[in-house]
Order: sequence, then C-alpha cells, then structure tokens
Amino acid sequence: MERMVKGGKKIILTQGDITELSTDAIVNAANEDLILGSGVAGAIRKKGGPSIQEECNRIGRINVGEAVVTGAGNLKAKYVIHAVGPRYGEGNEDEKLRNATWNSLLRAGEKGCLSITFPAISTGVFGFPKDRCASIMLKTVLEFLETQETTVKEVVFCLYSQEDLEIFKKALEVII
Ligand code: AR6
Repeated sequence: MERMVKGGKKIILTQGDITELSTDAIVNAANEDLILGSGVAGAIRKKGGPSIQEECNRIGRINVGEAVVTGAGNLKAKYVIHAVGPRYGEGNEDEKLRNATWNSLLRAGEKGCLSITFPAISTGVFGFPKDRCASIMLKTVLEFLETQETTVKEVVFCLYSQEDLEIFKKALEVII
C-alpha cells in the first residue's frame, strides 16, 4: 500500500524482514544501552555483522525517544538508525514513541537520506499495542513530511507479519 504526501513524498507499507530492504536507512528498534538483542536488533546484528554493535559501543547509552546513526555493515542499507522506543507501562509512552520516530527522521535528513524504513517500534519485546503504535508512528511521519524541510522523500514501514501489515493499513486509511 502506498500513499502520496504533499511535495511528492510517499508513505509505503510493506511486509517482510527489514534487513532485506535497500532504503538508504533502516531503523533499529533499540534499547538505551544500544545492545542489539532479539527481534529487529537481532536480525540486524546477524546479517549486518559485528561493526554495527562496535559502533554502538562507541556511542554508549542514549535515552528513550532518542535516535543515533551507525553504518549498516553488510546490510543493503547505508545506515542503521537506532531508535529507542518505550517499554509498555513505563509512562509517557505515546510521546516517547513519537519522539523516537521524529528523531529517526531528523537523523535520516542529517545524513541526506532519500528513503528510510521503520519497523513497528516497541511492539515486540517492549509490548506496546500495535494499533496504537501504527497510529502514532504514521501520524508522526505524516506531520514530519508535511512540515519539515528534509531530504527524505520515501518512508517505508516494514511489518513482520501480514496481520501487522493489515493493522498499519487500517491506521493509514484513517489518517490519509
Ligand atoms: N523485520 C521486521 N520486523 C521485525 C523483525 C524483522 N526482521 N523482527 C521482528 N520484527 P522488537 P521492541 C517486529 O522486539 O519491541 C530487542 O531485544 C516484531 O514482530 O524487535 O522495540 C532490542 O535489543 C515487532 O512487531 O523491538 C531491545 O532491547 C517489531 O518488529 C528490544 O528488543 C518490534 O519488535 C526492543 O523491543
């Protein structure tokens, strides 16, 4: 599913493994310690090779809602943007998820990326509800693309299952 946004920009929803995508940047669903665990992070660590964790170790710790950039090792993307989403139940989750999304887009723009792919941040190990994630992340991306001067022209959401893709499709239909 694809939706055009003001200025010839696009939001695209697809299903699959985010490490297979060749957008300029892919977003990792990271933790504050930037230690690549399971889920998206585990797939990035396995396919991307050790350089990504090594770069993360040099950066150290970041807060929930922040995002930092590393290279992408052996992946097809040029950059991995490590965005820390909230753990469900920790408080202020909606704002933190919005910040993680917004800051990822800012980092992508700073690197001159034309395209970026997000996973459904916080909806795996961190337990955040998927429909609420879809609504927050999609609204944040739309607002960013409509209001910010940025190199980013294409924002892809890569959902792991068909069921998750349907949840994001429904949310996007409500928003645009
Ligand atoms: N491609 C696309 N989506 C995926 C993939 C993949 N290869 N693998 C899982 N998902 P998660 P979180 C989906 O757990 O909840 C890690 O240990 C998954 O089905 O990756 O933010 C980190 O190191 C879910 O919908 O991220 C952190 O400590 C979504 O991606 C912590 O988990 C996010 O699931 C982050 O937890």
